[in-house]
Amino acid sequence: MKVYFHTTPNPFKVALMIEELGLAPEIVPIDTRKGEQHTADFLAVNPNAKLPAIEDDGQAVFDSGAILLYLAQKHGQFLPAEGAAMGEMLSWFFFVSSGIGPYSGQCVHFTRVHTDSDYATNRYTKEIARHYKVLDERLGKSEWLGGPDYGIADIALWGWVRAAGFVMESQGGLSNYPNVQAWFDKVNARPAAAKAGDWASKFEFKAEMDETAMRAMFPQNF
Ligand SMILES: N[C@@H](CCC(=O)N[C@@H](CS)C(=O)NCC(=O)O)C(=O)O
Repeated sequence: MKVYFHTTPNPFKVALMIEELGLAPEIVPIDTRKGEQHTADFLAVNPNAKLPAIEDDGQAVFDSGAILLYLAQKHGQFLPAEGAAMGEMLSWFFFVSSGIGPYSGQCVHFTRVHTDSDYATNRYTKEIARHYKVLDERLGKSEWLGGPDYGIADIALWGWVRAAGFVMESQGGLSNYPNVQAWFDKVNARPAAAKAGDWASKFEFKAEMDETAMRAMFPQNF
């Protein structure tokens, strides 16, 4: 298996899943600030030009949510097979995939990249705070995000909570969400989380957000 990786939240979900499953894929770094997500070779794997993506037995799978579901089903782990438990796990998994992730991304965009729209800044800072409040209430009542057992909802969330201090810096990061913080500490205590976190030190990615990076990541502005 090949895993296409960058040290950003969605790829870290896949890093944790891989480490939880004890797999040893080839990790292929794709430097998005250099524009490597737009090469023909990478577009053949992910036509959406974003990370993460995998190739497994010749099958390309892209989008972090799709990859987690694919691996959970393939290995029969981290997703209840049917019934109410599956419904509960999938509800929270998609709450992360279609809520926490996109709203975190837009919050960063409108608090750090384009700060000239008060409307957008207000909308996304408030929406990410609202999403974290929903999470905090859930984690005050449930052992794990997706139910009584650790699963893909937790694995997906970990990728984004790692970045919460940055995403919500002006709002105090996780300090307003004690149940999310306690959950994060519990996931970080898992050996797989430590191993997945180490993926960050395996590669050196470009740090500057220069014009090449802006053109590669926000092409709609040029
Ligand atoms: N829905 C996609 C979103 C992927 C995504 O936005 N990835 C970011 C990193 S977290 C990326 O590749 N950004 C580079 C770019 O947009 O050019 C997923 O969950 O995999």
